[in-house]
Amino acid sequence: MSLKVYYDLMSQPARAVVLFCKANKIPFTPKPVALRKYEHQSEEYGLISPFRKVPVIQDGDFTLTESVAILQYLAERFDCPDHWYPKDRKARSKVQEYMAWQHWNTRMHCATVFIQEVILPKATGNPPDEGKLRKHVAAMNTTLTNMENFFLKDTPYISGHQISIADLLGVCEVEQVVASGRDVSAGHPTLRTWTERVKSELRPHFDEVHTLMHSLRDRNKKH
Ligand SMILES: N[C@@H](CCC(=O)N[C@@H](CS)C(=O)NCC(=O)O)C(=O)O
Repeated sequence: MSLKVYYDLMSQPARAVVLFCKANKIPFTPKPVALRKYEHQSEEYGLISPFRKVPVIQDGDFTLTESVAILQYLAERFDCPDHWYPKDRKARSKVQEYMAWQHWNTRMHCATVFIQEVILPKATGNPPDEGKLRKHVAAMNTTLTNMENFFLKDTPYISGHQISIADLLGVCEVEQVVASGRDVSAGHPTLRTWTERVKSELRPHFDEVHTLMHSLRDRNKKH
């Protein structure tokens, strides 16, 4: 198979890429890279990913990093149904609008809460710093409210009336937070309805790529 996907299912953007391939029946050779074992720091992986991050794809002799660029490339390369990354200029721009926004909003704030609640306690053996956590949860909630009031205000999906690569990126970031057992959609009814809609559209693949996150969630359920 000419397409190779380098990923770790603990990684939100890597899950979005794997999910996209599965949802679109794009054949690929899976190349798992275990971040917890520092496999991304190996000499060999450095030749594939100069920034030593996942996801990365290789399509023949073409290598591409960055989930947003990868999703855009795959949608066109495999001629996927138009709704994923529409050709219409305005519809495409709405997808791009969210993808530009998410780095410093959904991604940053959801990932920070995950790090505070899951990664740091595991690394240090200490419980989360409650003061810091409160601050980060408040910032995440502001972002989630902004998603509801802007991107999801008038449409069932982030960028319109059908699912797109923006929804994949968004839902994988939001789902990261559940690993601590936290109900991330609490107080966000529009977000809850959207996540359920996107998940049910992506089943069974959504659950397959989130098996690890969901086993952490079940172990940590406490809130
Ligand atoms: N902007 C990149 C972010 C990739 C990224 O941050 N990947 C993380 C996992 S979520 C990673 O590989 N981290 C390893 C490290 O930084 O050492 C994308 O969207 O693909």
